[in-house]
Amino acid sequence: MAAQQTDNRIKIAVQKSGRLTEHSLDLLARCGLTYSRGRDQLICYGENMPVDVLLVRDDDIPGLVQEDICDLGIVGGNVIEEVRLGLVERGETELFAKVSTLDYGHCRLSFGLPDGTPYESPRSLQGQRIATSYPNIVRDFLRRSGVDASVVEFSGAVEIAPSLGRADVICDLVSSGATLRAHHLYEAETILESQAALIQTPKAVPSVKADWIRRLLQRVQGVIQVKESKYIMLHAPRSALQKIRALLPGAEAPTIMPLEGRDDKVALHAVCRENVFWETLEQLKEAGASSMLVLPVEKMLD
Ligand code: PRT
Ligand code: ZN
Repeated sequence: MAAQQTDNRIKIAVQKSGRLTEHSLDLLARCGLTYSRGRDQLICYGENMPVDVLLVRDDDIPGLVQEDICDLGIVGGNVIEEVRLGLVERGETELFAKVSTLDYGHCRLSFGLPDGTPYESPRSLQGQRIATSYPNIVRDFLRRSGVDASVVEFSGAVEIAPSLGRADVICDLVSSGATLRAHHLYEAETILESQAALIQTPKAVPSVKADWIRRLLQRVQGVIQVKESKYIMLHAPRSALQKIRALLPGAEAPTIMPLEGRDDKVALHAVCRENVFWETLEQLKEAGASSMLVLPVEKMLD
């Protein structure tokens, strides 16, 4: 009985400590999950849903889903691609599918060259030594570009490789570019754009579990939509309704209500699927809208 109960619990792998941790735990909390941390700090046991969170190194997450130890995982697209290419090289198929991209962990994998070193195209890398923590992605890029260069694997601090004389070029993750600049390197070419993503095992799971996975994924979609969404209320002259509706960003059919004692004006309520900026409000005002209110959306379920 106990084993069956464990089997029916969803396991989701999340980075233990790093750039994705806080965002990922926050996402699960917004999906309504409350949990208590195990004594070893490696598992968070869901209290109100049959969902447990395994806290692991990000590099291990695709493998845990691949081996069916976890049903879901949250990890950077860069790690997913690196692991996927490693499997392909070994003649194996990946058993994890990206089910949703998440709006955090944005970065790019780029070649960094010492300042003053020319770069015109991937051909400029011919015969160079490239230091990276992403050997599979880099080798794949070089192969596709028809370039012969050697890849030197580094597990961290890739940016110091050129000054140590261990490599001529690096290929590493960049977000602000400050690390490259601090090491007198410049960003020559991006080979992968990345952001956090949710992966899932395509293997069949018991129906109770499948139902909870479906609910969880639906809530994740709701959380993503809600972040950008706004509820807008305004008064509009009937004559300007068409123009005003066209100005509302990402709004579906709005609700239009009469205003007591005013035949010329109506109240309009709409959910905008994109953020509503001051510029839009100014344009709406110019088109004749008044009494505008923009409210955040707390939860959404389509
Ligand atoms: O311990 P564990 O293995 O779990 O963690 P980790 O050290 O491998 O990963 P971590 O926490 O550094 O990053 C986790 C994920 O965050 C990555 O796999 C990416 O998907 C994403 N991410 C987003 C980044 C960055 N931005 C980022 N800037 N990961 C790393 N960096 C590093 C980069 O390697 C370089 O050292 O930040 C530096 C560059 O940043 P800028 O802002 O100076 O350009
Ligand atoms: Zn890692």
